[in-house]
Amino acid sequence: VVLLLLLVLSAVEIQRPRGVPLSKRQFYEEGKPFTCLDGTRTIPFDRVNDDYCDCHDGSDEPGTAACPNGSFHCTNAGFRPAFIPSSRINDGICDCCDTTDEYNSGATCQNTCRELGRKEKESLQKMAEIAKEGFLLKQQIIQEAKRGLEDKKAKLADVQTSKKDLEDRVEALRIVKETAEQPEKEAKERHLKAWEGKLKCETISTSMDCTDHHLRDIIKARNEFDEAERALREVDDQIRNLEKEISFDFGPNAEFAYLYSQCYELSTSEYIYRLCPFNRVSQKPKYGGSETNLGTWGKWAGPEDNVYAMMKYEHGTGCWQGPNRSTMVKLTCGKETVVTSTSEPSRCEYLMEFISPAVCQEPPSLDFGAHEHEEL
Ligand SMILES: [Ca+2]
Ligand SMILES: [Ca+2]
Repeated sequence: VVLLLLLVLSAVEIQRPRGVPLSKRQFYEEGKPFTCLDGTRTIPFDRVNDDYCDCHDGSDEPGTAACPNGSFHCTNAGFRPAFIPSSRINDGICDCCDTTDEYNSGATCQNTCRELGRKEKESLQKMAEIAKEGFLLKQQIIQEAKRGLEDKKAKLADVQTSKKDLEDRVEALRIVKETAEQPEKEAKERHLKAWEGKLKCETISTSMDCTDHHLRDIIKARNEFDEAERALREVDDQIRNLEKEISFDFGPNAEFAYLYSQCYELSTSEYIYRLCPFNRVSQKPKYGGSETNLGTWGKWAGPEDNVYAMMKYEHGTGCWQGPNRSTMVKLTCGKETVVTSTSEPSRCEYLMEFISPAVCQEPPSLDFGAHEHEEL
């Protein structure tokens, strides 16, 4: 009997005036004077929800529309609790999915909380599945990035070795060239005319000047030297590019490395937007007209605790009487790598939404039933 009594008491305790959330029920004690939540006034309890506004903060009328600044709490069992402005109480429009805001208006509301809850659960589950698959893909991407990095390092070592060989070759050819040029310098006057016609020599072998074998040697030596030097410059470029790529910040596990030297496009009715990660963003009119640079790679620009959630591209084409164009790229988790939208939230500052598995986090759990919060 005592146990039963306790159960009844606790059931009674949960009772609260209409429109009061569970978290505030201790301020509304049945039969005891009520103090407005802002502390300005104390009134008898029967003036709570008497459809007359007594408290400046509206706290005495949580369940009626009497206070202009009041708010009404819907429990919405099966879905999510919500607050609505108290002006929406009994206004004939169903605002709370549990219908509790229309208790005295004659409006016929259907309780849609369970249905909404089910839909929300489904979409959360779908998102969690995407996150899970995305996260698996990310693991592959990380493995590939590791292999790619090792390949690049090996390539760099190779190129550095071949650079040494090339340098030796350039030096050797320089000596050949300079040796060949030496008599030419001495006899410069004599050969001046022939020298000016050197290009012709390569094609017109019958030309008198071109019968000069020595001149041919000089040209050959110079060409070979120039070619070797060009090859050396190319190797230098290759080394610079490899070093740049190897030292790039592609995220904690190099998960963004796969985006390097790729481009992704989004076609709208007017433009084709192009994102080349770590390089640049551009916009090109679909029906003619030149491309506009919306920014070149700047930096990772997400919030401090999630810096890899956002990329910043800056110093794009200048706006007329305005700043240079810039673009923020917001990354969200998904199975594919795709640009989903672009907008211009403020003038010349673009926002691009970009989906990539590289930002997927390990999903905590697919079991939503256990976490479902239902207030009864
Ligand atoms: Ca009142
Ligand atoms: Ca309503």
